[in-house]
Amino acid sequence: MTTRTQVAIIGAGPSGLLLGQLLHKAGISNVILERQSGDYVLGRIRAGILEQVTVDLLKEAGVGERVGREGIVHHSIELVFAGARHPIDVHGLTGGKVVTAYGQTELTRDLMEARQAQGLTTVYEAANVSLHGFDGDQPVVRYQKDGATHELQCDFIAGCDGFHGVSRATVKDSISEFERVYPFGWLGVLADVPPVSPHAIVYGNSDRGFSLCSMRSLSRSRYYVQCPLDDKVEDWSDQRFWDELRRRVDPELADKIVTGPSIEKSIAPLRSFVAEPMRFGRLFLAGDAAHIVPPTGAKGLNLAATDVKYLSGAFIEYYLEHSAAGIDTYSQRCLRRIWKAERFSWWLTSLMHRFPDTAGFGQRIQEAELDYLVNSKAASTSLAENYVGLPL
Ligand code: FAS
Ligand code: PHB
Repeated sequence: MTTRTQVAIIGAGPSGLLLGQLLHKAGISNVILERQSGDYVLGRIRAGILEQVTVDLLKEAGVGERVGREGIVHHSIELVFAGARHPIDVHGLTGGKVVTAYGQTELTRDLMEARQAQGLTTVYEAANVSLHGFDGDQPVVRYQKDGATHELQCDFIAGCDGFHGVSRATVKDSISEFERVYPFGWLGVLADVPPVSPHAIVYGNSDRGFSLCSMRSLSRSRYYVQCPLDDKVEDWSDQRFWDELRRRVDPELADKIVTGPSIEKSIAPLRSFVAEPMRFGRLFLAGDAAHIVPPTGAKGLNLAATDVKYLSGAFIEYYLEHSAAGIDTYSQRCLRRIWKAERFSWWLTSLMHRFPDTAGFGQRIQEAELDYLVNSKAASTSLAENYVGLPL
């Protein structure tokens, strides 16, 4: 069956759903094709910290009510190293900017429910999606659903299908890739216990490795410890995780950690990755389809949101103002912001993690840089303004 829409969106993760919502509000028709089921998408536990730009965009998209009510606003973060904790007053150092703790799962749920309530089309379990004709002016997306082959004619294709999607793979011969893979992963645990530090995310550097204390609400916590890449989740009992987390933070914080059974436990690899450019005729890449950051700087989801802000603005300009200016500058505009977030995420990852060749001397250098960072207003300000998100 052949159908038509103005913008075909590949992927119903945060990028695709947010783009679809912003386009719909501007009266631009769109269809989302998603490989997985809606439940599968909602079952993925990922990001947890939103920049103000992202929260503002959710409100602009008409789905900002719950994050405004349930999101936990953070005015500071904490760095733990050499057995002591140091607050970084992000709010004071950035002239009042903050970040909000709100799980990506909830953000995705809000967008899915809004899309469904508006009767917009998302084709879940769309198989074998393929992209055609985007180097001309009549792109077509083909896919299979319920055993039948379908064709979606459109004006533009937005590749919001993540790192392993079909969009970037389709243009792989036209792309320059820049990558760094880190020699460790993050073991993450979700537990229905109160967060150890409700109003600050705690980043830990220790000679045993990185740790992170975060949350999803005042009754649900998210913790991470750096682990070897060849570790398996089954190597980590809950008790082993809690014991290791306590060893990596200061004694006072360790005593305050409330433990409980994990409701989710997973290991994620860390990489820095950028694909250039992000536009190929009438095909545009956004979010993880174009770039990946190590989660240390809490940038992944927020970078996806700013890509979508630029791309939705470009499409709105094209359809409503008959201008291609936004479309023509989309890639370079995104990449300027992306590379600054890549730098910050790489720098904070390099500062906070134990690398195979950095025992002894490397640990002392990291602790010296952290000591300088927490005692220098200039250095703390640099950390703070990158953490809350650089100006658009
Ligand atoms: P997504 O990958 O979320 O969504 C892409 C969608 O496209 C998926 O639903 C996928 O099923 C679909 N798709 C793929 N191929 C397709 C095809 N061929 N056809 C149709 N659909 C297809 N960021 C942070 O800021 N903080 C974190 O702590 C953090 N932790 C993370 C942990 C993990 C394990 C991962 C993988 C990422 C993490 N991220 C984190 C980054 C993450 O939040 C991403 O930035 C965010 O999901 C980006 O959203 P999308 O660009 O929509 O990509
Ligand atoms: C999270 O809550 O999942 C989280 C918080 C901060 C990060 C990364 C992940 O830097």
